[in-house]
Amino acid sequence: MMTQSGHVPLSGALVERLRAARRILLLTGAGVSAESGLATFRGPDGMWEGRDPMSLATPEAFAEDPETVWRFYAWRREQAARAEPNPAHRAIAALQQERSGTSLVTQNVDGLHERAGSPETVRLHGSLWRLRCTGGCGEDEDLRQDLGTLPARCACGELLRPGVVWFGESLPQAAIAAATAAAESAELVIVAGTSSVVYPAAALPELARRHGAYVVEVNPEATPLTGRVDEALPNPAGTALPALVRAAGVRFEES
Ligand code: BV8
Ligand code: ZN
Repeated sequence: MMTQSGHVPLSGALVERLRAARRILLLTGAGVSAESGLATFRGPDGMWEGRDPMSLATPEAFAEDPETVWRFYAWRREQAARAEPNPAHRAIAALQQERSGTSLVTQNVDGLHERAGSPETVRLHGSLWRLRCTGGCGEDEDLRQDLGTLPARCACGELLRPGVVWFGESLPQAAIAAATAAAESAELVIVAGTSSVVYPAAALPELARRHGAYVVEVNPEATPLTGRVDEALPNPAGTALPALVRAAGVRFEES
């Protein structure tokens, strides 16, 4: 039996789980911020000055050309500062506020979940807004303002770096532990707006499924995960998340 929620048809099995699940895990990626106007990492608009972001988000790229890598991150900070959270971010925050067993794990570094009012966010890949000293003086701060001359420098004279996790770097231990625990205990997992190609984040839905979770994917495009979920919703996150949250019995106003 299908239930229609807005323009999103949801199966009876999914609606039942949305209503009954005490532990829900939301795993989000760049697609959740696409409707806020932010380019996804691998999308058609994902290029920056003709370069693939994959080639810039590495320690090697930073070591070789810190100014170019910093210009890429300064541009992304400007885009993110101008963007507003969309109905997907707000619906997730509403669900977290209403249902205490809900966890949010994100690969996004833009801070839009926090700005939408999400009470707790496990950030697997760090934050665009954090700056860390590469020189070992221990400086690690949250700085929103303009960075001035690039590459940004610490008061100690060494280079600052963006507080994100680059390819080949380890994820923050506490974030991995929290995400793993949430996946192992979730009854329902909603994976939204991710291409599911970056590990270890991409392994979380599989882990949850092995522990008995019902896994739903929200993505207009097929991904390597699509064939391995219980249900795939080919809708944009800004439409699907409000529908899912309402089907869970949470009141949610769009604006
Ligand atoms: C690590 C932060 C241990 C910085 C990012 C071979 C096999 C397996 C693994 C590996 C391998 N070789 C190397 C690895 C490891 C590597 C990896 O996974 N590589 C892959 C690509 C092969 N992983 C790592 O290196 C990780 N660390 O493993 O540590 C280790 C250490 C040393 C040596 C070995 C191991 C660290 C990875 C962290 C990379 N950091 N971001 C920054 O942002 O600048 S990466 C980047 O990818 C993004 O920023 C994001 O965080 C992440 C995932 O991207 P998505 O969010 O999924 O975005 P994407 O653009 O891809 O997709 C958007 C989706 O949205 C699309 O599907 C689209 O259809 C959809 N969409 C669009 N519009 C909408 C929508 N959906 C819904 N609604 C819409 N409106
Ligand atoms: Zn320093």
